[in-house]
Amino acid sequence: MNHDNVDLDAVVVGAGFSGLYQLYCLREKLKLRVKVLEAGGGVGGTWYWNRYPGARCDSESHTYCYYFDRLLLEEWSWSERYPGQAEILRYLNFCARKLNLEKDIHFNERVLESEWDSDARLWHVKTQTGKTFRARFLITAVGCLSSTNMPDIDGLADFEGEVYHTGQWPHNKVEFDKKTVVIIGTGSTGIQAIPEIARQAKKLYVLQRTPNYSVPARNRPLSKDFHSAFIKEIDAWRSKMLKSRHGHPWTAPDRQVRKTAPEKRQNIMEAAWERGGLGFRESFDDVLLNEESNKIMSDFIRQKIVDTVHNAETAKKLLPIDHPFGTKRPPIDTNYFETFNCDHVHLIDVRENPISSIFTNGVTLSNNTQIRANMIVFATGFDAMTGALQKMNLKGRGGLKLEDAWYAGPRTFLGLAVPEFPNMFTITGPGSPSVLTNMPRAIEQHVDWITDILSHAIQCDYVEIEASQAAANEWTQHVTDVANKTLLPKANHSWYLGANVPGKPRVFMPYAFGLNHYRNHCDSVTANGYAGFLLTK
Ligand code: N01
Repeated sequence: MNHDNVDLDAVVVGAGFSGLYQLYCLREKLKLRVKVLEAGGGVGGTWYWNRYPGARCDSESHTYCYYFDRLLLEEWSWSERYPGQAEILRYLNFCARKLNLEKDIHFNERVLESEWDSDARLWHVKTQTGKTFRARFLITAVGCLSSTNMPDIDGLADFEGEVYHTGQWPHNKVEFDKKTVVIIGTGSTGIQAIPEIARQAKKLYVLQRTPNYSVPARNRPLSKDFHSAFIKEIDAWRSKMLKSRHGHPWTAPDRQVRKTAPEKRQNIMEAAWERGGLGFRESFDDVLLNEESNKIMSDFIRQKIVDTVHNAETAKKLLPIDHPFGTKRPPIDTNYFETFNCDHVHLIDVRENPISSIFTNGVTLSNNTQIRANMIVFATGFDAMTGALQKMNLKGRGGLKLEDAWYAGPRTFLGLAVPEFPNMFTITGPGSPSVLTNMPRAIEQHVDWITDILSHAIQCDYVEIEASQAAANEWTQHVTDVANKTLLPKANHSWYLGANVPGKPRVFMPYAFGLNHYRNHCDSVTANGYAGFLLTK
């Protein structure tokens, strides 16, 4: 074997939650020769890169972990209700060590190009270090939120201070002490980072384009006996998560906001606000289905903002008014709105007065106001769901580029496979429930399903498996139809729609009908002999 060419059964790209579990399944269950290629210097994916202050998951700890291996569940205990970035990274390193995964991962190996060779029926995967990995199967485990969205602002290169993007945060400690910091963006990331940066910086300017809803997380340390109680009930937790539409261990009760008496619904919302977290949205079952119901809940949050923020003008600027609650990914926070009561924190509305350029010492707004700063933090999000796939420069049958195949938006079968890209599977790809769920539940379902189809292909001597055009067209239409039955497409700047990236086709990308229904779809495809796939002997 040539030193720079490696021949394998399968290549997995990415060593986050999905890549690690996929490696485990292909190596241990199917006994394949498999390697993971990872651009980072360690495992973790999202949690390797997103080290910004305040980074924390909004799924509860005991649900945001693998459930496929009971020993992993028993041996790891979480310290807080929601896991922080450092703890998740320690957890994933613990799993990699326990399952002896690292020996099959190439770190610092960024994939630059991946091309299907129709004659040899192999994928050729080329990396930045000059290697080519050749494999029968290619599985992308690149995450939905891993390609950063950096706005193209005039003069950025001239800025003499520090510049960071939250999605590529440095490994060394960033010092905010005695500094004036500008942060751009008030999505889930900005909302987590702002209170933490405010605690340390001399002055903080928050440049907000779209005010956001946020619900208190109510994070807290877990009690000492939480873990022992949890492991006695693992099966019950698993079953609750699998039954729900979003992979969290609860389902919305059968009641509608607008049909509940005003006093009663106010009490329900107050109690849910006190419990905190993503469950707030699930205290009724029609929040994302009915405009009137949504408005009542949105008004409730707006009132909380007014009650929390002392300065009336600041409070008004913080009120989300251009989209219904939950139609952009709903953040949960710790002291986000309270932070605007600090004298050294200043809210700037850059929808009213947009950023015009960056100069050597700060940011200039359209009305010529100059904000002088030592540091600019971009919390401006990601080219979500398709960005990381497109960065792999995928070429399918006949050299077809993924970007050309998806010129009008992503077109997949089940979010798992793409016509003209044989033997390639996309974990949590566009068209799957992914980002609308508690990710580890969606990931385990995808990895199990992919492992089964590869096992089937190997047993039956199929040399190619490929989604049919008809199946992908039908599924993509179904994804759109399902989204259109909800309020989800109503947020103008949502990354669910690709609307946050200039020039990106505006298509609702995740599957909104729920992980439970989605699993049934996938199972029926399997039961029907992989209907929708072209299987070639
Ligand atoms: O990114 P976002 P994020 N000028 O796209 C603004 C997950 N996550 O990194 O809304 C000025 O949501 C943009 O403004 P607008 C979670 O799924 C999870 O915050 O486009 N502003 C917006 O305010 C989340 O949804 C967790 O008008 C600009 C912000 O930047 C996803 O990651 C924690 C701009 C981007 O918000 C992405 O969240 C963190 C410009 N040119 C993240 N460009 C948890 O589990 C963009 N913006 C808790």
